[in-house]
Amino acid sequence: PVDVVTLGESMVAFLPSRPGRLADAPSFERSIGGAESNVACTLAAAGHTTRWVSRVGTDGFGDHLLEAIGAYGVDVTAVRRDPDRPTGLYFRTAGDRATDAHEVVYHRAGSAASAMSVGNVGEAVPYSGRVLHLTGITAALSPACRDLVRHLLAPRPGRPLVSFDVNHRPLLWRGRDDARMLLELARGADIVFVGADEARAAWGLHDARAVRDALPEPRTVVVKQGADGAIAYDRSSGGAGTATFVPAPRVDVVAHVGAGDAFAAGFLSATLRGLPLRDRLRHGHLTAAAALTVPGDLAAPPARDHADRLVALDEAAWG
Ligand code: KDG
Repeated sequence: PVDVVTLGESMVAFLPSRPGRLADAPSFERSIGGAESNVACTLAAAGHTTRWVSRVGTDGFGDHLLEAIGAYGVDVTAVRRDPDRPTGLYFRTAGDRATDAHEVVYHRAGSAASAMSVGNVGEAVPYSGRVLHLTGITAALSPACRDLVRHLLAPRPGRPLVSFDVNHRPLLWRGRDDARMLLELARGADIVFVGADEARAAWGLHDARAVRDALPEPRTVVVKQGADGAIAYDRSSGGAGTATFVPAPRVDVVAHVGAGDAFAAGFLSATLRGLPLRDRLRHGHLTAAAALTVPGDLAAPPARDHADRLVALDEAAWG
């Protein structure tokens, strides 16, 4: 099997060529976005075998996504083309460096990926890796996508380790019961990533222990606390879970976009290598730091031996 399979919608992304409001942008630079393919690309750049499962249109934007994601070394042969539906697009501003306030406009309603379903995706390909990585974004795309994510999270023989990033996107849920659905899905995963801000906004949970208690089933629950760090609860030896907190290194933020995906990629890479929880969190932080210091979604992760040396520094260096 490949190391990690991810499933989700990717979009061609357009960022204003100069800072400012979308309303004032005279031109845009094209790049690619999509939380799940970001994780696959970062893991591939870190030396893992990865496969991305999705649907795109037969338009040139679909060609571009397949070429760009494939160029990272991600296996895209399981991506299907839909002649009747377009590839998703989105426009976003880089956002404020301190607060991450930014504008997003999606053109993805009725996209090829939103037509993913249990019938046209099934479970054989999603289950073809050691880890399957899913996010709450996919569940927000359509009822068929939501049912697919639910189906893949249900316990059944052959299910690999499933990782789930809550990735709360209120713009996509628009009045539907995001809180209940995201909680149900997260409870079905083995590893859950959630931002403390998302847990507050979606679930009204104000501290990491409350998140841990609301997700009693997953073996590992990671609560990301922004620039402060991240806390992980591990239940491999039973009980409520042992807590491990690792502070985040201080970096000069260029853009927040993609940092959560990079964190998941670093954490999963270290998980596949069997590293202890503290080092899995440190690898998550280092990979996120690389993404935080570039304008787009994707940054080259630190080389493995370099990251291993940074992870091995003592507590004093890690704050
Ligand atoms: O995590 C980054 C993603 O938010 C971005 O690439 C776009 O997938 C995306 C989404 O749905 O917001």
